[in-house]
Amino acid sequence: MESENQGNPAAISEETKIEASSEQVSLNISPNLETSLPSPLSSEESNIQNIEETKEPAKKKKKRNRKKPAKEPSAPAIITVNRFQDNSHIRLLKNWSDNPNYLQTNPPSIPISQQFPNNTYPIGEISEYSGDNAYRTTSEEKRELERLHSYDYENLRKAAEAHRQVRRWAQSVLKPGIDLHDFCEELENYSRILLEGDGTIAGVGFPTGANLNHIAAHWTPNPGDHAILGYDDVCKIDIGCHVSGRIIDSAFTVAFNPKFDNLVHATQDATNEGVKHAAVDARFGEIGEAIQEALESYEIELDGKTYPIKAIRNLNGHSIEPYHIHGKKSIRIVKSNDQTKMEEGELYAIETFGSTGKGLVHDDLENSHHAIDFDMFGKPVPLRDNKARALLRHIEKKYGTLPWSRRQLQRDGETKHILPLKNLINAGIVNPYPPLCDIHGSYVSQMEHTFIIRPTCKEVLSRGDDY
Ligand SMILES: [Co+2]
Repeated sequence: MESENQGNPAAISEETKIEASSEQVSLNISPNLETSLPSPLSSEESNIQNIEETKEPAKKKKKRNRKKPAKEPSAPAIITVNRFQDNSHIRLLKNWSDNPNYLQTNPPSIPISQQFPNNTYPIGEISEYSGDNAYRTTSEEKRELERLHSYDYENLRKAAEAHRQVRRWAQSVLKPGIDLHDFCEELENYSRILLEGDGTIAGVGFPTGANLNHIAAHWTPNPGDHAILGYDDVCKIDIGCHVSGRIIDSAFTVAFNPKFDNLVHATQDATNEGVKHAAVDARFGEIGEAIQEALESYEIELDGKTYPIKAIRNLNGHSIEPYHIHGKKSIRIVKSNDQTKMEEGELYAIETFGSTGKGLVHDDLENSHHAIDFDMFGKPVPLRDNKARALLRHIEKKYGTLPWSRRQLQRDGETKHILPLKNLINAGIVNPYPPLCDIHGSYVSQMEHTFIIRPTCKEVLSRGDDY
């Protein structure tokens, strides 16, 4: 593990700083957390219950001049901060509600595992199945099935809690004038700190999307590209967090100018509509139809001209498999005859895109996102170039089949990667995922949530107070 994965005490502001050794916070998490939690997650109880503060007898003050660090047990500095956050500068993003038991600092420094020491993480938003699936809610057989999968569920919930805490920070700094390169670097560091890992272990699930205006997806600043977020931009922040390859994929739109409200609203509505229709045996074609109908019921006036908001017809939601962000199944966001059904146990990201342009994206701009081809991973590839071989070894070891960006290679010390990377792409072992853009001058919004089709219910893992 790298040094920056340790909590950064310097990040703790003066007013919240406490002596780690003088106060200890113990957590009693109800063993039956799942059944005791109401949904949706926005309730205060959805975090931690029953926090007791036990004061230890006062200890002698630390001597300032001793040379060796203290041998006494260094209890983690757990600092309770108010979770309330005013998000009103970002249009249509809701505020984070107060939660007296919230144990994170701002900026984030406390790993999720220290906030939830029993390996039991907050449950997402639960909705029960209805109709032919109503029996599932109480089925003993289906419950037993879930017990078998609880390891995966907890990994996903842990990644989802990191996602919420990291994006809460993100929303506090996303203001006109910020440097998107430095923002993405900082955000990805917090994912690593909160999930105590890097690469395939845990942390960053895929490069942080910071897709501006007509760019719908797959753009993150490359090394040296210090693009600045402006007041009149529409920026889609797409964040991936993972624990042992179980990935949470969730995105929101940042707009400061109220003239974009309808565009943002359209995809918020459409994604919620899509998530609502998701269930065991739900057909993709019908989910797409519901999404399109919600999304295209909006229009927007920009500088005196009215534009219909179009669903981008060649972008899709997708299933998520371990270490495989775009799994085998794709869900269109427009009406189709696709009879594919959602199945018990599957993990999905529903993401909807609304555009003032053509409603169609094409590859454009410089590549930032890449991944090893899922089916080629670990297979021998004839490579004549030594540097390409060395780069491939690094990528295989560090990222496996998770996506990564050129910025991440730079951070890894792979500063001369451009030509070797080209060779890996030409050899077919690495796939580039070019930025996906609508026409110049258009604006695109996005919202995305990750949910699991559990045997007894649907759980929207990435739901937060904000969206
Ligand atoms: Co996605």
